[in-house]
Amino acid sequence: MPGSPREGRGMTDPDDAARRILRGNDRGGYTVPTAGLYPYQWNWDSVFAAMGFATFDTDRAWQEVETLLSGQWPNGMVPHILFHKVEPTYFPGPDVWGGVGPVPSSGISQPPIAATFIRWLAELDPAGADRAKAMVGPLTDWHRWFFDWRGEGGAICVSHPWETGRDNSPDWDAPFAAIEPANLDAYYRRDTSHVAEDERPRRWDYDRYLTLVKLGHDCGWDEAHLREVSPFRVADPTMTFTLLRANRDLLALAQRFGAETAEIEDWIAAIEAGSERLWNADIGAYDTFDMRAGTHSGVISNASFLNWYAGVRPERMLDHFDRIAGFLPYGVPSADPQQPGFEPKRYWRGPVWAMMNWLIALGLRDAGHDARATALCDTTRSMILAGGFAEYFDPRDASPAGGRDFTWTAATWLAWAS
Ligand code: 9YW
Repeated sequence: MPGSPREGRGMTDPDDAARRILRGNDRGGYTVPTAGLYPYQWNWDSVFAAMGFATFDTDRAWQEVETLLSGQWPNGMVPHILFHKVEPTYFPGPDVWGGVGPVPSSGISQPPIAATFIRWLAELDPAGADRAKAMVGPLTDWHRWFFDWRGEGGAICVSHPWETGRDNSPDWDAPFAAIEPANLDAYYRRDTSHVAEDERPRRWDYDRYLTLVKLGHDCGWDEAHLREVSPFRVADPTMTFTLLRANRDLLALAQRFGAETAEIEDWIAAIEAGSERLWNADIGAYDTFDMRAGTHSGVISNASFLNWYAGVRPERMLDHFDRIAGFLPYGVPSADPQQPGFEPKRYWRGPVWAMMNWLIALGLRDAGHDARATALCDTTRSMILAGGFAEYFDPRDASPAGGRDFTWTAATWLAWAS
């Protein structure tokens, strides 16, 4: 449960504390995001965990990603959660999801950052070349799954907000308002027994999350069917931009190891063009586009700033970045503080996520915006030193929120922010 608002202050050896968090969350071959609240293997969390491990144990880093890919479905999808062994502290568990892969799992994916960081790991650890080479095929199959089932003219859609990793962003308010929860069994949330209620999604959101899970479960996660019938199909900057970057890095891996490249080159060209569908000229920003309603959300989120990470349009989003940086001491907030819907403590409706800052800063650096990249790294460092290794932080004062001893915050510290 939440500690004092300044629980990070006074950490005598933050590097050692971060390593101890990774070791403590290691369940043998995979790492949980945090004990209790998230007791399973999450997809993009594991990739960040691997990068943290890479700073002191490269073998364990490779193993983390290998365990993640061991859950890949026959259709290529790599699930967002792998339920290696049942833990009663989390809901919804494997029975509710009914995933159809080799390991009990959820039925949706998560932002595909793996190829990007596997490339990085392969450069850091030349002895791991064979392990990287073995991942090129599975990664290609996973990226093809996105392209085949989630592509809409090169923009990449999600079938559930959980797939973006930005669960209760204001981006989903409008598409969720169009969903009437139906035939839901009574359920008991576990998250609010670990974390204060005002830092978590509302019941209104959970009713709709579970409606969509039930829909997928009831059709055996048949993507062709879901594409036709699901009320929720939203093109998303997290997915579109991370997949575009991931394809660039997969291409480099494929070239290095002599694998086929033509298909990957086609995906890159298609997604570069498709990312334009996320440009909302009315607000001069990237946002989500609801395929069912034919409307942009109008929400500026931290995912809106991943265009640099994807290598598209380096001149865009700078004004919004500077405006928000001038408004709040700690950025980048998960929702624009000058838009309605901003809630500085409620999860993806305002708080800052250190790992998102890392992705944004990587992009800023690649785009040549060095001063901003350095400034973002500096504020992330002071935020963690002030608040500890929390799941997320209040952008007004860096006070910690959500889960504690959090894997991806510790990993982000070790691999980037320290
Ligand atoms: C949930 C594990 C996951 C992250 C997501 C985050 C949250 C889980 O935790 O989702 O039950 O809502 O939103 O990005 O991968 O850290």
